[in-house]
Amino acid sequence: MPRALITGCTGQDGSYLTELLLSKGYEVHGLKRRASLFNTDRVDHIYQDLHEKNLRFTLHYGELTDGSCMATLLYDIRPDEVYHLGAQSHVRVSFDVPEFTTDVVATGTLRILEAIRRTGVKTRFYQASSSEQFGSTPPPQSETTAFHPRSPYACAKVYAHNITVNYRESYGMHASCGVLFNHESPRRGETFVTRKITRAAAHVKLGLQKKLYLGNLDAKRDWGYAPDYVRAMWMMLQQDEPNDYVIGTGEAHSVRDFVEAAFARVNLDWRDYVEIDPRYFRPAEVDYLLADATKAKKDLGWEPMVTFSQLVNIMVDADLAEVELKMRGGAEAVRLVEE
Ligand code: NAP
Ligand code: F7E
Repeated sequence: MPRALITGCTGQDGSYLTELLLSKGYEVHGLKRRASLFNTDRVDHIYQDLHEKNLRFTLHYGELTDGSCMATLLYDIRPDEVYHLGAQSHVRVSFDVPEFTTDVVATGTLRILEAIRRTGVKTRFYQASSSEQFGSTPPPQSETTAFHPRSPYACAKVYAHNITVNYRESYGMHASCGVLFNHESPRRGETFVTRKITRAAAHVKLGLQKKLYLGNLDAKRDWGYAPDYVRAMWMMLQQDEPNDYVIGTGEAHSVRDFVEAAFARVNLDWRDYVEIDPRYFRPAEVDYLLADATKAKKDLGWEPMVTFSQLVNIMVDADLAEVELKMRGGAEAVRLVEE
């Protein structure tokens, strides 16, 4: 039974990757942070199935800012594969907390690589690199495109990417970087633009919200579906030789296109509800990201399965269902109190 360690296990990608690896018979170990409230919502359902389906899944407390903790976990778990997904992953927030972002994203990656080197644990390593690293370099972007990062987050990811390549070249590690373009899902954090829009469309439709405030509607992104992208991560670590791959759909849309499609899904005209709030503009913007994933298609046989309009519909429908469930729960609670 192969054994995997996932940092960022409680995040969007970590939760889908955990499900994928468990379905392939892996023993999965995940890192979770100590928080004052529960932060394991995205993986809690897996615990429900643990005994019934005989799954092997363990969460360990850990911090990417704590190097000794990473070394101890690696030594104790001795994983065959490490998927390093943990990060302060919000680009806008990285302008507010640049030092913390750099510590977690850049030095955090170095800490794990050093922990692998020093413990001598033989493992394959996946680095969650990002299309943000391309920043202002014109599209389409591929593995040979120059990086021009435009935020503290992107600068930290460039370091994490380069140090991963350096450890591969210096110490012969099986370490691969997946340069993933934006990927979304109903599990996407609520402050990323796609989820902010689909939640708002659901709330507006059900009469719970009047306006949606957004920033730059002209930015273009290559948006894909997260479960397709975690499949690519796994495929990379199954290759005999480590390598770096760009992962994306090859189709870009503006934020305006996304908001239009999301409101159309609930039969509303977005122009009646969206207002621009300058607070959501960034000190430096990334205007246009579009993946050229030819190498991944050729070497890994990877293809995305979900189209842009399917993605929008999946997310809007999930948010509608979630809000309706909460409303029903609220009404039921009121009924019980009144009875
Ligand atoms: P996410 O939902 O924001 O998840 C980030 C994960 O990292 C969460 O589990 C979070 O824990 C954990 N984390 C944050 N700070 C940590 C720390 N100091 N110590 C330990 N864990 C920490 O991100 P995602 O969308 O799944 O993305 C996964 C990875 O891919 C990230 O590295 C991201 O930068 C990168 N990436 C994402 C995209 C995308 O479009 N989604 C594209 C390219 C690259 P909590 O749950 O406790 O917050
Ligand atoms: O912004 C614009 C914003 O925050 C997308 C992360 O997963 O993908 C993500 O980074 C675009 C930007 O994602 C709002 O200015 C307009 O141009 O959803 P986002 P991101 O910055 O592309 C990359 C690949 C990662 O690696 C990151 O970890 O949308 N935008 N109005 C807005 N963005 C937000 N968040 N909120 C707005 O109101």
